[in-house]
Amino acid sequence: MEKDKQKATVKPETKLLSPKDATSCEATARMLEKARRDGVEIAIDRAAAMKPCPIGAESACCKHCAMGPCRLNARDPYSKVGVCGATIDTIQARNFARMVAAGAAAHTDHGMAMLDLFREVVNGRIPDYTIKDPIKLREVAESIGIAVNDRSVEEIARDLYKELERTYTQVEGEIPFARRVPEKTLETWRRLGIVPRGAMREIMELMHRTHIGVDQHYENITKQSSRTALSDGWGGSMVSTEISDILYGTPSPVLAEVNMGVLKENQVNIIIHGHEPNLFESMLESVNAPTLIEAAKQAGAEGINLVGMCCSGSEMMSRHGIPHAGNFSSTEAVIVTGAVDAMGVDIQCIKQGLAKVAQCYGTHLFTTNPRCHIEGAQHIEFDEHHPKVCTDEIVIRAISRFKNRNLPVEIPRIVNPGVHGFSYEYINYMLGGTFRGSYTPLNDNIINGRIRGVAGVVGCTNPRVKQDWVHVELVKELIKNDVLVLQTGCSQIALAKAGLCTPEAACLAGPGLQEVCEAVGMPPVLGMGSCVDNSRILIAAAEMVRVGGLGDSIADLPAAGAAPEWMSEKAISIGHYFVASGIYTVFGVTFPVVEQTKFHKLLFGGLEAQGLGKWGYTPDPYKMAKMMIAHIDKKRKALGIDKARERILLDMADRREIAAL
Ligand code: NFS
Repeated sequence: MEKDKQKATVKPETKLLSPKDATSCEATARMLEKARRDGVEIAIDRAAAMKPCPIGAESACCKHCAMGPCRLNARDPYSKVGVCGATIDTIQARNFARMVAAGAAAHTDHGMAMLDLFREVVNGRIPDYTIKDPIKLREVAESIGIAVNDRSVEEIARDLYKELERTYTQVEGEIPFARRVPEKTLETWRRLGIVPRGAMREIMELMHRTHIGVDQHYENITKQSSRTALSDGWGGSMVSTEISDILYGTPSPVLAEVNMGVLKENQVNIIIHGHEPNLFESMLESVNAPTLIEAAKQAGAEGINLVGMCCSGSEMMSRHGIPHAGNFSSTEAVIVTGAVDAMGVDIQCIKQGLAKVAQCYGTHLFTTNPRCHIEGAQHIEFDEHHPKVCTDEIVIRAISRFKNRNLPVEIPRIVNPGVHGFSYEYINYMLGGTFRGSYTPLNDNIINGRIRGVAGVVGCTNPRVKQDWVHVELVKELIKNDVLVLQTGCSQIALAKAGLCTPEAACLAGPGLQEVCEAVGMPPVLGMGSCVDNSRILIAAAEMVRVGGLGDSIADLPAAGAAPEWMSEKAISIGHYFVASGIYTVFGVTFPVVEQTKFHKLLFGGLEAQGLGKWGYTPDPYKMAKMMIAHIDKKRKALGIDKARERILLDMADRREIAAL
């Protein structure tokens, strides 16, 4: 262990941030201090030791061929071109496109894995899973034109599988969920030639076009970036969400605890961290197996405690109320507690650094997916046909680690309860009731000005900025200004830790939003699940257009999006599918573009002029809130509902109307 510790040791010359400046998560701050005491390095300290490359940060370099890498001058971007003659705009558009391609590939591959599982279940080859939500199955099938009347679940499921496979493999035509897109938005996409055919084709073409010597017009490259990103949002991600709901149940509000205090000193603690729900669902069964519970007791534990992290954690929290230990910037810190007996990971957002930290604390780190191995971690492959082989083994190894715990355990006793699991369907029901489920009351409250607009605040945390702080400050500003906030992923966990996912947090909202939240009994911040569940936000936006009164296309809605602490290529793909769907989307931290170039102007304005949305950027949460609110107000004005907001006076009739929602 000494040797491993040395490998993970903080370099003495590194200028370290004070824990309070590195994170606003108290538990992570305490574990950062402990890690330093223990001589263990985590991402927050690695970030301090690693200065980002300034040329790369602005996307002013190209390494697509061996004539380079070519570095252009970000201060004088048109003074130079690459060896092949590529301009700053081509270089930036290609770099951006490859981020979109990688991010879209991640989500669509995840969605395809869900679809593979669905096929095996439908064909009766996997007895461990069933269709838990036949109502959702019928709704999804109906939404894309599959006949459902008088047909069995199996028949509908078989047809749905075949139809959804086109999301990936289709070579011409439009992806199935294009049918859910509001007509005017779809018309714009058709006019621009960006309706996705199939995700495989779009990603392949984007990779081809960004090769040296192919597409060398930044506008044309960006067109294919939009098409590819849309094949993620309305394709791979949406398939993933819908199949997960069909197989495991559509979320509805559930009380769940978040933060490191969900670990239990006297229990065997197992964390599942990653993105696909399959491993987690099977682990849930394993930890409830009487024989394994008995084995844990024999080892001196009071029980087995299953906890989530990152996106599959958010998904399981939303669906089943499983406790959640923290977001991306806390995944190493949680191991520093010494209380984690095993961590099982599958795919995406899994830091390689976990392996060393786990070694230092004797935590078993298991990779389980054929796509993701980590040097230094143990690999037990998860096969959906025999899921327990993997999950039972992880539990057994966790029990043995519990029995042999030989380091002190220090768990920050911080737990934040909140309500999560606001699926698109539940919002429908919550606002409209069982018999008249509808988004009409939401639209009405936007039109009458009680709710100023809707914001999707989503995405990662990034050790380049103070963890959670940008998310929390931004969301506080938004709700104070009567903007209803929809959330997913690591952002949702940041807000849950700040206590904003409770109905009581309505007191922090402006008077209009507060009134609506209190009448309905909902928090001002609605957690919808994992990052692929951003597709729920798209469906909600499409429904707001369909219900009427807020314009004809998604671009007309008084809505905005943000990923204030983003770090991954997936976030860029998500941001770009929101933009291409018509939504103003603001990113924090940094943005891979040289300002005032033609490419920058296209992303930050030109796309909007074409009828899509646009990008925005600022690392400052208060400025970000102002930018989003100004956009929402601009849309309200264009819809002619800005006056309604100015005279928002509630009389008794109004109050009764809200109470009846
Ligand atoms: Ni999404 Fe970022 Fe990762 Fe989830 Fe968290 S870091 S892009 S929020 S866990 S995918």
